[in-house]
Amino acid sequence: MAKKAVVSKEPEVGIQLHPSLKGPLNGSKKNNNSSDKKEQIGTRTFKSKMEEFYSTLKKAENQSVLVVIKGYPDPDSIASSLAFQFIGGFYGIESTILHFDEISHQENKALVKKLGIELVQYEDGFDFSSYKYLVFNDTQTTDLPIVLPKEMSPLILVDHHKNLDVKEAIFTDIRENSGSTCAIYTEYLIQGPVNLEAGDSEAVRLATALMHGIRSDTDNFILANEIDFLAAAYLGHLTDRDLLSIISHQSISAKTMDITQTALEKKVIKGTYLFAGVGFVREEDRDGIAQAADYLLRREGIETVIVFGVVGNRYIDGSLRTTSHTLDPDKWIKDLFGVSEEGKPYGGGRRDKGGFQLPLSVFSRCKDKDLLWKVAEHTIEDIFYKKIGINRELEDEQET
Ligand SMILES: [Mn+2]
Repeated sequence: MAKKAVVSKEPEVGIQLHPSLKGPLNGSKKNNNSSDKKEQIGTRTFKSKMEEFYSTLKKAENQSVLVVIKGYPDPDSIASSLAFQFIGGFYGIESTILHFDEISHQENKALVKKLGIELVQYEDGFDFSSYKYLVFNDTQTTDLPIVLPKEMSPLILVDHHKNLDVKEAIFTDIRENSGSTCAIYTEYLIQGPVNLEAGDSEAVRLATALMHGIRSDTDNFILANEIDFLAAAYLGHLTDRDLLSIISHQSISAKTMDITQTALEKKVIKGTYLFAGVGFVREEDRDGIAQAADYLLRREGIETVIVFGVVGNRYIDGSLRTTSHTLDPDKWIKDLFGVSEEGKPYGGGRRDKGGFQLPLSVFSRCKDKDLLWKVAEHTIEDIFYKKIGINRELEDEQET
């Protein structure tokens, strides 16, 4: 894989030299180069996360790495995985991006297709034998729907969700103050030895994907933090704006429209809360639940929306969206559903959004789907009503 983008001013050295051994590599373009910047804590000096990131790559030099996308691939997880693949390429790291769940959102399908991003969906018989390491982006847990060969170990884990304090990889970088995982990867590019060069098609492709990831995870920068803005400023002149526009203005799929319509019909409003159970949803249409929640949140007077359904006949899957200043989606969802027998929470979130997934397990065998849905809906609504009742925020004004 030929890498045309430039490793700063010394195109040859990026692979051979340990980045932390190199001084600031860039001259004119980057005044804020901080490969020599250290985090000062007390009298001890720690390497910056950027340096640690690149020295971890150095450890994996010329190895094959599996970049795993957990859950439904979204712009942030796709683009940050692409960023790893790109940067890793400078260290001779061959990587495959593997996902388990369908790419279900029109926008994500467009991102992958228009940018020609190579994603591999897991199938039985996938050959793991050549991969030594694993990389996880936009998540903090490394459990997967399948059992991986023991020889593979997690190398890098980068995320921006609430810190769960699980250090499952050699290098872990979790920044709650970032609106996206893409912004963290962009920081590695801004501060580190691997740069993006205008005019290089690979660089433009990555910059466009990263910009889309940041834009998408920060609700068009409304929820962006400093790191997201800095990243966007760096990516701005590299981004293919026409392409970005095409990717981000994808039409809403007919299925999502149907789910949104069902949500509108079934909605129950309690005070500033809106709940909607949408019944059975196919696995590949799962994103329609989240998009319906996004849409319903725009209703006047509503602060929090929960849309849920039975997905793939396997889970009760739900999305929460909120504009409330007091509701913490992560805590709220964890309080509601607790943890599984293995101690894993059934859901979580960050700032303005969250989600949950409750296994139906043996109940999925129920032949009477209407009955199964009644039980699911009734149970979930009971849990929600009890929760908001305790908060004494309940004002009955149920709509028809
Ligand atoms: Mn994200």
